Amino acid sequence: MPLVHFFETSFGRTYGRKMVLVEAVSGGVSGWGEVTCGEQPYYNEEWTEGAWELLKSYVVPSLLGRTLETAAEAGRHTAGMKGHRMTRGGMETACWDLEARLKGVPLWRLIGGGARKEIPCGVSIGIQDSVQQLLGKIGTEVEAGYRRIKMKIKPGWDVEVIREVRREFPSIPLMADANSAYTLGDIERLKRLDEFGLMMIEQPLAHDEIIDHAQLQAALETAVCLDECIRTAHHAEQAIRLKACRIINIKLGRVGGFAEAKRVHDVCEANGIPVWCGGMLESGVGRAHNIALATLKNFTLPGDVSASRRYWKRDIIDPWVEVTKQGTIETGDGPGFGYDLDPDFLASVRVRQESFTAQ
Ligand code: OSB
Ligand code: MG
Repeated sequence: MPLVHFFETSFGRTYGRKMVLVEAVSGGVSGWGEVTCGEQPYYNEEWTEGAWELLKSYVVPSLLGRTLETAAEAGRHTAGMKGHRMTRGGMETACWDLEARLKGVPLWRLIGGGARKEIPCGVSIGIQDSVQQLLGKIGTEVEAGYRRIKMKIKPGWDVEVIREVRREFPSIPLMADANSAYTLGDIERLKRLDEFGLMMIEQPLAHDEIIDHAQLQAALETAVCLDECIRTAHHAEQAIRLKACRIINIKLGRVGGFAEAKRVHDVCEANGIPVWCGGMLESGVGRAHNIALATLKNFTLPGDVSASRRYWKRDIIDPWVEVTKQGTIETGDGPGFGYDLDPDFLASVRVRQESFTAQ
């Protein structure tokens, strides 16, 4: 699916997405999940083609034909596999949607959410070709009502660019995401960000470096938020114990699905660490799952879950995800994740399909 506008992070530029959807079927009812990895293994180790192979060879065979009492058990059957949580999560989240649809309840209720009827939304804005282009994009999103702006940064597109943004928008809730582009050698440069009153700086250091983040957080006034580093509730515990961050971004795929996302949420809540729901440029399927997740109590900060039309000319769900003028997404009472698939459009963008049936 081509993106409406390219998306650039410190690790590269994307013009379109190629994603794997998982349809889990039982008793004539379908549940849907999305593998949220990138096309290339640069955000983490996963990538679309790898996800396809892992699903076929390991994830599907480990669940096909099994009797599950609840979707909360699904993750156990793939727990022996190391890493690849986004791929395993594509299956796990499909099982949760399936259970919710079989029971006729909204997914947000099944996962124990529902703390809010409307979820607060922010946007993530990529690195642009010019500062002028960035300022224009920020203006559009602020005008649309989004409650916070996240801008991507990297060495060479950081202090001076944020200064320009702050000159134009002195008081908007603003944060920066570096996607692991810095090292502890950059500590003096990162300290210069303190003057801009950012809500947080997201994942400045390496994807697997909790200890370095603890050293950085001790040197900064700005809160550090961890994204890539947190793949399990245990990582969240370690990061909190080491004071490596003051905020955590929870991504459903990155942690392997709803069961682990809830555990990360609970650890953070018990320790007074607020969380927000991150995004991976998902189609409507992954977006709808994120909306359900963000109704859990401790998702108190605006996340990266925003309107379908910011990403796609046409989304694969019906209706599309819309954002109110107050910068919120309203949740409904429909079964499962609460949106229908658009089968005609889905068929028109599908490039590959394989089905597996239990004996
Ligand atoms: O780090 O949050 C990130 C997109 C792709 C990979 C990593 C990230 C992102 C985003 C976009 O920031 C969030 C979204 O709008 O879906
Ligand atoms: Mg991030």
